[in-house]
Amino acid sequence: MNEEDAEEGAPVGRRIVLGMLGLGAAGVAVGASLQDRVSQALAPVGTIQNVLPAAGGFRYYSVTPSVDRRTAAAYRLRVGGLVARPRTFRMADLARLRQTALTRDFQCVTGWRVADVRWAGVALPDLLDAVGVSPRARAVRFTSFDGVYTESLTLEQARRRDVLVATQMEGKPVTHDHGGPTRLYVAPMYGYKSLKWLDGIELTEEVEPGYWEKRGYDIDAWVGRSNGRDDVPT
Ligand SMILES: Nc1nc2c(c(=O)[nH]1)N[C@H]1C(S)=C(S)[C@@H](COP(=O)(O)O)O[C@H]1N2
Ligand SMILES: [Mo]
Repeated sequence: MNEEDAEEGAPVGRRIVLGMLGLGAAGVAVGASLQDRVSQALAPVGTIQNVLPAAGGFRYYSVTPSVDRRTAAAYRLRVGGLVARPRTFRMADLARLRQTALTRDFQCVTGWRVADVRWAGVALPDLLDAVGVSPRARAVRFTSFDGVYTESLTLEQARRRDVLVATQMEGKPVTHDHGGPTRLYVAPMYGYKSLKWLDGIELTEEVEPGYWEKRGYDIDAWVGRSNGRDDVPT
């Protein structure tokens, strides 16, 4: 725990709070704690699985009841849309690109946080360079092979070196429960940006709200000053 952890205190960022308050019309109880309100707001709109509560601090989330496993050998990542060279990457192709490692906290808006998680994989800007981004592109959309979850970033956010197509977590391949063979890891933002079971990356003209963002979460998911935003790998 560092000083910033203590200082940050409230588990949910201010903008998220305001976003969640916007769900009042959906039947959020008055007077409940913020975390209760968040849980109540989420309960009707998705199945949140909590398979191994707080084991090692992580909770395992999926908005779908089950996701078919994909082996590393069968895995394909399609990158297309507004790019010069649309391409499908296998795990071996990803391994041949420059590898980036970083250690950061993982924080969900519902209040839990895991400190100092070691991630590694391909920094998104390196993957984007490999396909050549069209000058018309302004945003990046991510899809999951769970068939349901989506997320988006602006192109500027997607070019940060602390946004990874993560293939490793804590020194091992990303497990199925954590979204393997590859998941997105957006270090400076709340966990819901870090889409699991990544299988598609599409360059687009506009940001399209993701799964939770269509259900009330703020599209702007920055975790304040808490996650080393000025300490970006180069
Ligand atoms: N495909 C998919 N990705 C997802 C989610 C999900 O339900 N489905 N939940 C998000 C949320 S809200 C969080 S906090 C993290 C949780 O990651 P974990 O399950 O590895 O702990 O995944 C994010 N990515
Ligand atoms: Mo989350």
